Amino acid sequence: MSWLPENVSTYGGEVDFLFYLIYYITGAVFILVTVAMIAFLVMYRQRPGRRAIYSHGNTTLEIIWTVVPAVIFVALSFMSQATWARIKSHAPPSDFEVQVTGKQFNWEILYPGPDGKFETSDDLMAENELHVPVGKVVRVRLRSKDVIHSFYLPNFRLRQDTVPGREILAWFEATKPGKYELPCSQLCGFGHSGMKGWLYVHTPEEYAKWVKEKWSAS
Ligand SMILES: [Cu+2]
Repeated sequence: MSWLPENVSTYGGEVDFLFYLIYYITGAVFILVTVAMIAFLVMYRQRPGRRAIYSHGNTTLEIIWTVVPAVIFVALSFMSQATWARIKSHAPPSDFEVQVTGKQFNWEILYPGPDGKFETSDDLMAENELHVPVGKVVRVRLRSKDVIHSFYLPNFRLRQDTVPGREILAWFEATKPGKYELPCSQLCGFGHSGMKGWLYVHTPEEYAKWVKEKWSAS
């Protein structure tokens, strides 16, 4: 039953836990309702000589099937709120920041360079290629040049729209080196389906090597 892509982010486990919890609850309710509906269709079908009865309902039953779902919904919303706040509202501090700008139809990725500052001469722009080290908090400043795009890292359980005129901060921390998809997940025009970048998660040594190559070449 695990059909989500591999999780390689520090907070992905929390998102997956909530996803599967809600998935199993709704799945169980779906089966329960469907089985009851089919059973009632058969049990109470029209038969010759059988008269309909007039029922006023059952107060105890009605209280139970109102209170139980209400308690489940309230519990789920508190649990989701805690995870949401941790991921969306409180980006942990980090000295690793990149700027990602969505535009029709690619991702412009801006690295601040060795001085760690944007808009200086050692900045480096790459198209559709985001390189980061493993085990480090990566802060991503999201922008858009034209329409709404969406920065999506399925393996990290991270999705955040990029909105023209705004800068939105997202973050993630990779737990495993590798190459991961970075598609745009907001229909943004005729080239939307081709708007795809890659996230390269390196070991610290590999990352240092990549930085050296990139900045000595430019
Ligand atoms: Cu897009």
